[in-house]
Amino acid sequence: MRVPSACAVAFVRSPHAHARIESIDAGAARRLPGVVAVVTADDLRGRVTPLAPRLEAPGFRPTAWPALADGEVRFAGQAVAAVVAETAYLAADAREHVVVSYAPLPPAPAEVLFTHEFSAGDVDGGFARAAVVVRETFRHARCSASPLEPRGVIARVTGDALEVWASTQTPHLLRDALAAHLGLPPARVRVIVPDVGGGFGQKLHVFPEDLAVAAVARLTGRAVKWVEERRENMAAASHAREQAVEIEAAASADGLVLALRARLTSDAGAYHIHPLTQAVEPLGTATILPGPYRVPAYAFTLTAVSSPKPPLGAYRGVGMVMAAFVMERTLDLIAARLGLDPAEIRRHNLIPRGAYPYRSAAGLTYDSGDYPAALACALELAGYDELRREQARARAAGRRLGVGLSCYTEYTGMGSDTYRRRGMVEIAGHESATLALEPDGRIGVLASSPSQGQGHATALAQLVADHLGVPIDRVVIAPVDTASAPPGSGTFASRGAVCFAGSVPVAAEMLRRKILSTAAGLLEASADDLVLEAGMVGVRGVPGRGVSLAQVAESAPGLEATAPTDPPGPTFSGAVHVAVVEVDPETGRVAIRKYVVVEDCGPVINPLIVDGQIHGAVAQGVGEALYEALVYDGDGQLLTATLMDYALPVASCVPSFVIGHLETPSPLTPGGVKGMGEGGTIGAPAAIANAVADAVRDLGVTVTRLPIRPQDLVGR
Ligand code: MCN
Ligand code: SMO
Repeated sequence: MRVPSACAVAFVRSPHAHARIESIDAGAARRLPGVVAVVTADDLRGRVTPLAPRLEAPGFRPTAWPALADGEVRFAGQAVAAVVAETAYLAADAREHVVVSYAPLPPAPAEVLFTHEFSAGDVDGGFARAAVVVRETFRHARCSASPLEPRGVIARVTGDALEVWASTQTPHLLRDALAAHLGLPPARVRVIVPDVGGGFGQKLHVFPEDLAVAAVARLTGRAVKWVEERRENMAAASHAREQAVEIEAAASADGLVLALRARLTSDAGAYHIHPLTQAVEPLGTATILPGPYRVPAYAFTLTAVSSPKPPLGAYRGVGMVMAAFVMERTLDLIAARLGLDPAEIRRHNLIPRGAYPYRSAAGLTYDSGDYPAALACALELAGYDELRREQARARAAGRRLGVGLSCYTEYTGMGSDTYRRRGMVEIAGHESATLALEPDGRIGVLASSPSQGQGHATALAQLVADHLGVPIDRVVIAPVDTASAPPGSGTFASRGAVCFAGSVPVAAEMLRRKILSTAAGLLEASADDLVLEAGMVGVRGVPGRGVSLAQVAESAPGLEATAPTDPPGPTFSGAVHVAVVEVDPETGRVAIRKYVVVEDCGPVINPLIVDGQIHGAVAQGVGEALYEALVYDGDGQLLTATLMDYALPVASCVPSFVIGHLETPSPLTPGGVKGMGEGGTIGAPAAIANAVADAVRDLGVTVTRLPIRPQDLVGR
């Protein structure tokens, strides 16, 4: 995006994981040609308040993350000063001339940022009755969401309004945060979201850089632009996942799970993340850990512990990826102890279709699902029995072939009720859509939540076209602009489809009535006799008599309708994944030979999009399973700060897919639609881990960590 006479912002970032800032000498940088300003915490004092998201729940200890580090840095990469210059190159060069004097400090003592305990059912009794008890500790490395397009913000002051273009998933939330932290009324802040090149959860957060860029625009009076560098994205944007889960599972002799105990510890980073807080990862994991299984008793304790690293935040499948990994590995460990086939133990424990709505051991109400059918379908598509025979032949020939299953359920389409219950007060939880009859007869759509690649323009247009009776190419989706779009929370937690399904039919019906009532005047007919079809209003039973939508718009300009929606969910989607892998006996390299997904998100709005979402999400899951880890040394230095060191999956790592669909409608949502955008990432690491464990089981290796490292998979 180009904004006339915009300057560029570059951030000076801390090289230390923990240090006191003794002084900042920006004199030399300020004197360089083309440098407009160097802004530090001193310049922002009284103008910007730190990000301090709240969680209304016991066990929560707040933090304050300043726009620019104020006196102290708490992770390497934290923004310390903002250099403003005429071009991005000048800003980057001038950044080297800002002299920050740090007094390095020993690592800050770890603090508990959030802790929570839960118990339901007779857990001790379950363990007392158990024929087998499995105990294991599972770990997931730190990961990065790694959107192709890094973060980016442009800000300028126009009159008394602050205008911000941002690569964000949450325009209204960002607007409200900017207003609150800069001390402006929300009506004087406008956030516009152009096309977004991927977000994957990272861009649902509000970051200190967002506040800093906006504050710099107000301080300098100039339009300013910051486009994050890849290294900043790796080192200073939110991270994801890092968590350890100690699990104990009690099972009967025939493999029925009787009780679970879990102790979860997340490595939370230095601050709470806005708006989700550090509850997001461990609470997400803990509450969905029992998965689509009948687990009668469950107890957990969770702790989010601070560390000198960037905060953990959302990343596709947040919390749920770890839950599926832990539960699915645990089931395989129980199966191995009892000599059961992995498919058999799952069949045994899955919630039967007739038991929905089902109250899970963690207290969630699963609205719908048919996992026995999904499992049967996945095994069929994979040719499971033949795979097992092939595996036996391969083993006999010295090849390490493994087959892994995972079944998971995921909460999607959540509204205000869920966020209130979790105490996540920074998230409202509702969305809305406005449909407007344009002067040329097209239908303009203003949705409250943007698309960062999920294909909303297509899916939304499809829904509008179907519900209103206009051709799809007569529907125009506008980018989200808080000045015109109706309010909402944003695109995350796989709630887009459920929200559109809630708002579009209602808004379409309201707009249709307005259109028909105007057309009734033009056609001198009763509105009850009129139909809107193929973009024309006609008189029922009188072919040839009608008016176009452009004529309606000319006669009554500005017809529009807005429908808010607050999803009643969560609504639970899920899938069964089957991964077939081969592990190279010499190198430990894992190759994925076959990949099957049977997905159930209720009625599918757009099959091509849904399959594409599965492909992309599984690709990210492959990365988590086999390659991706942000590694820090003992001094808090990030050792994997480039894409040469942080290994994202590339095309050759990603399998081709066999995808099946099951449509078990939700009783809660209009049309029965459920979300699915994160699912593939949840199921893949679990299935791949089980497949790898299966492939190397004769080596006595248990797979307990993600990513799985080749060096752990070769015999010693
Ligand atoms: N869909 C459908 N039928 C259904 C359910 C969904 O056709 N029954 C379609 C929807 O219309 C939408 C897509 O599938 O186009 C995903 O819908 P949904 O599951 O509702 O998820 P959201 O629209 O809320 O998208 C958010 C979700 C999340 S939380 C992350 S993280 C993620 C993801 O989507 N980030 C993505 N997919 C992504 N895809 C891309 N390309 N880029 C990202 O940043
Ligand atoms: S991690 Mo997705 O934006 O909820």
